[in-house]
Amino acid sequence: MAVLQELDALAPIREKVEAGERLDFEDGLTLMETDDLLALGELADLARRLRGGNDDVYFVQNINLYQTNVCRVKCKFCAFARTNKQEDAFTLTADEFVEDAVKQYEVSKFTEIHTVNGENPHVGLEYYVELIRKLKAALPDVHLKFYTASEIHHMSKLEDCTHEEVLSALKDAGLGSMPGGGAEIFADRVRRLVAPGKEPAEEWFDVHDKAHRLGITTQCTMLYGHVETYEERIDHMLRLREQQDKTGGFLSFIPLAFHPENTVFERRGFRFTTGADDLKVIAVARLVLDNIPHVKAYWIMMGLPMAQLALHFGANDVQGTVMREKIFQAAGATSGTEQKIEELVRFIREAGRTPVQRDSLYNELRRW
Ligand code: V47
Repeated sequence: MAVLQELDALAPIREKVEAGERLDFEDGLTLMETDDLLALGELADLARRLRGGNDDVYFVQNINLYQTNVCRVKCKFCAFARTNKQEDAFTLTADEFVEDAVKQYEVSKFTEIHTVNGENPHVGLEYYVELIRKLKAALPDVHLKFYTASEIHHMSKLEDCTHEEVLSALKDAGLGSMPGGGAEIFADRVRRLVAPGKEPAEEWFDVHDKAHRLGITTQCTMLYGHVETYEERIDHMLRLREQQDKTGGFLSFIPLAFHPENTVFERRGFRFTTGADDLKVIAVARLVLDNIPHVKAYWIMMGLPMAQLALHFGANDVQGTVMREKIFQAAGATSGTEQKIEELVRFIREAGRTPVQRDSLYNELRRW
């Protein structure tokens, strides 16, 4: 009986999906509230296929490198940030960073460097521009996916200039695209609780808006599994969808499951998210975000076996080989810091999908 009621609740949404109609806030909430996980997954997969998706599942050969973990913001969910005075604080010079990147490149020919940092109050825009310029000169074929909108906003505050000015300087130096972090949850109530020192949502959106208009594509994220409500999750997704309608520059959406270890929230008793919630967020994102082409099941965050299942819940990307991930490791991730290409291929194939190695802009490099 309960199942029949659930089927009824999803039936009008299925009709909308089949008719290619846009889902609204209430639909999103109904999806979040359902316990019929398998029906939800099936619906998300249907939506993905109806919107042109096929069996291809993407990954990139990439590496995560960090310039600095020094951060002025005290986000309660973060275990990565340090103050300058802490023993394990680091701020690499451009030459140190480039030397390390080149050494790593000789070992594994990654096509992308993914870099997210703390909001370091002790270095200015020129520090970042110099690094991008030197890195691009040393590794001209490697795509540089650098700096969250929060970092860009921080740089603009330090330099007293606009987001466009920061983005243009970085683009001229060799910036390729941007990661999606800093989004957290857009609702003011949540932002004040989890990241009181962070820029308001409007600034995050302005950075992405300006990036898209300058031809810089970006990703977007949602950090879930802490104090947010279902309503605030859907509100978050709808704000992203609205921005995408305007500028179309988001390549992918990545749900980030809150990892509590070594964070303020751990001391308050917060726990890791469950697999059911992880799959639900992937599926609802695919259904609601009808204009963002790719939904990533980031294996670092959810583990490769769960990421594999997520491919049947609307995801079509497992992110990449990653190598040297630090932010989630600091907060208790147990999934490791690197995957071999063969292992990603094996998991994608055993999910019944076709592994496709992509570049950072979703051009196909190789398929299995
Ligand atoms: O904004 C930090 C999240 C983001 C924790 O664009 C945490 O492909 C969970 O930008 N538990 C930064 N999440 C990382 C980021 C990112 C990550 C993966 C893929 C992409 C992409 C970008 O990481 C932060 C915050 O939302 N984060 N600490 C934590 N303890």
